[in-house]
Amino acid sequence: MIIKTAEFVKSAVKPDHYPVTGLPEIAFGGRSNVGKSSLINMLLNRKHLVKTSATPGRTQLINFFLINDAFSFVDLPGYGYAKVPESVRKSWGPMIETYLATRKTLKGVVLIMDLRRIPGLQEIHFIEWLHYYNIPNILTLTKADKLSKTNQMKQQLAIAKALSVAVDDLFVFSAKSRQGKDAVWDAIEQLLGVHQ
Ligand SMILES: Nc1nc2c(ncn2[C@@H]2O[C@H](COP(=O)(O)OP(=O)(O)OP(=O)(O)O)[C@@H](O)[C@H]2O)c(=O)[nH]1
Ligand SMILES: [Mg+2]
Repeated sequence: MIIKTAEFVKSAVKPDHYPVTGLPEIAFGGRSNVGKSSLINMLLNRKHLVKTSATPGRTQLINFFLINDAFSFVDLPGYGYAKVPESVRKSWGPMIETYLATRKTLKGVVLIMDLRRIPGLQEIHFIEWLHYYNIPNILTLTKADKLSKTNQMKQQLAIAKALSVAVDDLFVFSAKSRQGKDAVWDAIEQLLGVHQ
């Protein structure tokens, strides 16, 4: 994929505020601080398009980006960070579920997990939501650069087992080493129905 343009469009909380583009869309979700924004920046070859931070839980709105004037990427707020205010934590579920349930142009969700951590109920519930709404998923295990190749494989197997999916359904990725970039792009392009 050649990225000609990538621009921030707007932040939104509810459907009234979502941009009306009609273009196919891919959303990126996962636990707070897992590396969602870094993954998006790396896919787009932009260092700072999406804000990343050492402080977890910073992305609390649904952020829309327009790529090549052809499709959209959406950075979803992360879940599971204890320090965000209770009101924010409570609104997270409905905000994400409303987006998944109503966004007609949504072609798939890249669910990002930490390769070093066995996923828990939050990830399992997220995947169940996606199945319920018939939304294809791309299951990505990031921060691979923090593990040796042998341990990457071990964790990939353990996570596949925990999620009851095939090992080949998991994409091992790193925003730092760029490992897995082409494979994740291929999967995204398939869901978008574009080849550029
Ligand atoms: N080593 C390594 N660090 C990473 C990788 N991806 C992200 N990080 C680091 O992890 C931290 C969080 O990254 P973000 O991309 O901001 O994570 P996020 O999921 O968008 O976080 P929130 O928006 O706060 O929920 C930052 O310090 C990143 O530099 C990776 O592949 N490898
Ligand atoms: Mg973020």
